Amino acid sequence: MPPLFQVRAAGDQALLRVMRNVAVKGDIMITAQSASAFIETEQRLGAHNYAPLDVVISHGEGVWLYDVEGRRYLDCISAYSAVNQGHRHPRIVAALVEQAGRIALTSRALRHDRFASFLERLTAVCRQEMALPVNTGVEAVETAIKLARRWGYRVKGIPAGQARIVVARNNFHGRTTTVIGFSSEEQYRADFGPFTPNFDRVTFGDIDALREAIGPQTCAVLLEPIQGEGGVVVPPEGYLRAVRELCSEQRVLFVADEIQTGFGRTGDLFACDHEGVVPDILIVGKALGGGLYPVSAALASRELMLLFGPGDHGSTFGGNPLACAVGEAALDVLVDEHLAERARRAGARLSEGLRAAAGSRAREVRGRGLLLGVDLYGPARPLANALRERGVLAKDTHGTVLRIAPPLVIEDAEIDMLLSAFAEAIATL
Ligand code: IF1
Repeated sequence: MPPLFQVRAAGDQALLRVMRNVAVKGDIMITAQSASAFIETEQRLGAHNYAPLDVVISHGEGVWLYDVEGRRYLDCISAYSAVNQGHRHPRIVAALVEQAGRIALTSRALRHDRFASFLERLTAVCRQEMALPVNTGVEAVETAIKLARRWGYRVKGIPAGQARIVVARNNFHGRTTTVIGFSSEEQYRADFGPFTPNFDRVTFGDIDALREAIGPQTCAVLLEPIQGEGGVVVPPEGYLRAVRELCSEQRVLFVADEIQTGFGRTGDLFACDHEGVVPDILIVGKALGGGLYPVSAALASRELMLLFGPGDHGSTFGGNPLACAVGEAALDVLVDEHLAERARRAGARLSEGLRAAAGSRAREVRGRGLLLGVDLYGPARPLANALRERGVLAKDTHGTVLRIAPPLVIEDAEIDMLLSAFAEAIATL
């Protein structure tokens, strides 16, 4: 493919130094390939398991992303809430680089000198006694499912092989065959069966339905405190507290998947904090990796976690030195920069502005903190495209919902820019 040359006025010299695919001749920036050249190769050689926006990113910093043709975008996707601290946070990059210069991977066959401090930081921030670190979110979900079932058999006394777990319709907990087996989204399940049995689905937010679904073989209830992919669905006030009380009453574990809602995203440290609820098993991921590296974990009490003995569960990369260094720095930034409080304040300002700009064009603007969804009367993809043309990247979900979730470090001036682009874009619908 001959290089397609595009000539653009040279922007910030510092930016050019870190952007690949560009050369500067005098005061012009030449991009070696246009976005279409990248997209053509990606389509030809990469599996078509996504339909991404046609933007080819080359560089990011804070809330900003830059594409290969030098355009700048305000990131309202945040890699699905994995970039709460902003792109390339200097403190987290420094931790990664420093650790990579020492040792990155030992496997858990050995011990290493970053594990203890990471566990101390993680258990303290999550207010849980013990943690089992893995890598992706769904691995942490699978870890929680195994732990809950083992508790069901060895502590609650559920007959072998009969443990059941209640989940919510419209859930999203990841893409393994067990986890999509209890998804209610046909596309995630089609032609991937057979699935793992003994998952019962109830309507999210309906405590009576949950009470009805819990039986003697139920070992756990697994919920997102706010459903992300399900369209940013916030449960009725008091629902999480009622779930907590019901699980305690019925001797069932409450398992909270805070992979997307955790670490400040919803304006509290965790979404469960909004109702003062502590789950028996807490699942975290995404922003624990500081926007740089996959880090996830399941956390629980000592009594529960010690049900895993040596060799019962594990993964090649889980708890590796690089993950620990990055995870610890990601947590330090979260706490030291008060990102939950910032998300609460910024989210209030942003949601108010979105409601004012959307007016009657949106059914609802909902969410908490900086996990917001604009629910339209029609498909949300055209609005996502109109925003992209105005320098804002946001993703549609569940057909009619535009999810807006910028990094938690967003400043007021950037919110104002976002709101003016949104007002212009929604007026084109
Ligand atoms: C995709 C969105 C989807 C999650 C919750 C577990 C996982 C996720 C609450 C699994 C992952 C990602 C996966 C990605 C798109 C994105 C997503 F809601 F965040 F937008 F799909 F629902 N629990 N969410 O949100 O974590 O194994 O991916 O690290 O699969 O398309 P993972």
